[in-house]
Amino acid sequence: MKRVLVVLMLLAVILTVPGCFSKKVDSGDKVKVELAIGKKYEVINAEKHAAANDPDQKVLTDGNEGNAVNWQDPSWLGAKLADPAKEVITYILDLEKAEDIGKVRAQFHQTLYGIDVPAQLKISVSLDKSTWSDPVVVDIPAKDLEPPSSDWVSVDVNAKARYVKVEATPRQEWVFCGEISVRRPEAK
Ligand SMILES: [Ca+2]
Repeated sequence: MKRVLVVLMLLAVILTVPGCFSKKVDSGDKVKVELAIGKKYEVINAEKHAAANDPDQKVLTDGNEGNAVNWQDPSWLGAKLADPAKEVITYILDLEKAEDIGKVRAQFHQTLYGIDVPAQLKISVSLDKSTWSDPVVVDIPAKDLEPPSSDWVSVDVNAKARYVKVEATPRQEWVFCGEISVRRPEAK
């Protein structure tokens, strides 16, 4: 009986002393690496595709990839140049406050029929949406046309900013973007 009591007392000590046997539980303070999820954006110089027109203005920052094998899936924001003279479709994301930014990544669709990963991306950032950094320019080699696919284009930015501008030069006509991701510098 005495032994049972001792065991019970020991158990009580183990259960009440925090961290005695178990590792510290992740308290949810894991570094948040994705800065753009759920954030608002605007799309400039874009004539949207009827089948992929992002009616709720959420597609680019909902945290989900576009459907790589279905261009008509509403997970895409499909657009072509509204004014061809301006040469780029522009996406501007608002992170709501100045953040340390590492990489900016964007996912695009590639098909055989006029929807292509852009030929070039230019990324610039701003604290006030008025003065912009010199853009980081990335020329993107042409992709295999088949099968339908998608590609992430990743650009190192490494700056502190509130606004992120992505300018996409269409390769032919349509640019279908599924997500724009903005990551903290410590993200891998
Ligand atoms: Ca998305």
